[in-house]
Amino acid sequence: MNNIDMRSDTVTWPTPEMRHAMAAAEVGDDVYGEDPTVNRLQEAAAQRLGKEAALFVPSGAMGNLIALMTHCQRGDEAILGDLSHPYIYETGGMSALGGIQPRTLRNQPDGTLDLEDIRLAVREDDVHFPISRLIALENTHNRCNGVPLKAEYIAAVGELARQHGLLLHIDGARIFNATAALGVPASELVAPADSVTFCLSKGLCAPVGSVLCGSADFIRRARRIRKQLGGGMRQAGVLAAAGLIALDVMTERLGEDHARAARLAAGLAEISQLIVHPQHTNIIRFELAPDAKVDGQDMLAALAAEGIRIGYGGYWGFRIVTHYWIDDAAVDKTLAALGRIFAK
Ligand code: TLP
Repeated sequence: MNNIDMRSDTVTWPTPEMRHAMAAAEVGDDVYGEDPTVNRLQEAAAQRLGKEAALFVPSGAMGNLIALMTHCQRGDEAILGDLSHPYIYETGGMSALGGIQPRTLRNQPDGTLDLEDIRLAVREDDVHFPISRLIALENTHNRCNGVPLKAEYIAAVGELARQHGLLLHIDGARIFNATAALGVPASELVAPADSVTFCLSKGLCAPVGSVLCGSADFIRRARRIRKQLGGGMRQAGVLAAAGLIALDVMTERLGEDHARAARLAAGLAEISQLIVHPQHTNIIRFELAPDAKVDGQDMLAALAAEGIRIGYGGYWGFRIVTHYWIDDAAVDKTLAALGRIFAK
């Protein structure tokens, strides 16, 4: 990459190995189910996540929307966190396009929803109420500082869902970061879920695409919703070829990004004018302390002048995300630049 771009792991470019595989990919028309590379990716993803089947989709947001629309009828209610990606960052798609009502519960700092809160949110069978249909979790949890959700917690939510006849969806955009942080296979983390999405195009460096996994029947129905949303792709094998490398190769190296994020977080914590939130995986969130002598916009401009870009989320503060294209030198350069900016 030309500069140090840590606004997100979505900014990652494909690796040279991916570009070669993309150029050589065997392709077909995937709407007919005839793209051999897409089919290979779907089979590999399903196997890796321990589900019967999978569907290649253009984006994480579309994967979540397809999952919600496949599980829920219009007017149904989905229980999810008030800091969850589908609620905050997906343009209200679940209500605008799916007619699904979000029932938001407060996300705890560890990214979870309180089990008792979920229990209380499940609707009784009453003609006045929408039908509670689904619970959605997010792992790792983006807004909650990239925290990974543990297998025991997900199992408890799965059990609760079953007791109340609800379905469980996991937005696992960064599920392999959770795997790297917890040392637990992705298949175990998502075992209680009826569906899971994961992104190939974030820390795994593929240029485009996410995968939705679930039972064979669920994926058969999801394929129709994907088409309805305009997400049926044709010779998508050129993208799936990169996705296969993302899944096979790139999932194994995410610990490196976490180590660099830990080093960055430790360096930031030494700057007294910053408040740094706990770091767990590849996401670091921080704010300016009330007595900071540097304005946030000035800090961003000073970093940009040195070729360094970080994320800014208004009153939600700043975000740094490490990824494949951020090496040790980039970490050193960023810490040195921030040191200079706040020494003034
Ligand atoms: N997150 C993006 C932005 O949309 C905020 C980012 O830069 O982190 N689930 C989770 C947990 C995500 O973090 C994202 C992307 C998505 C879903 C959506 O994925 P895409 O961008 O492929 O639609």
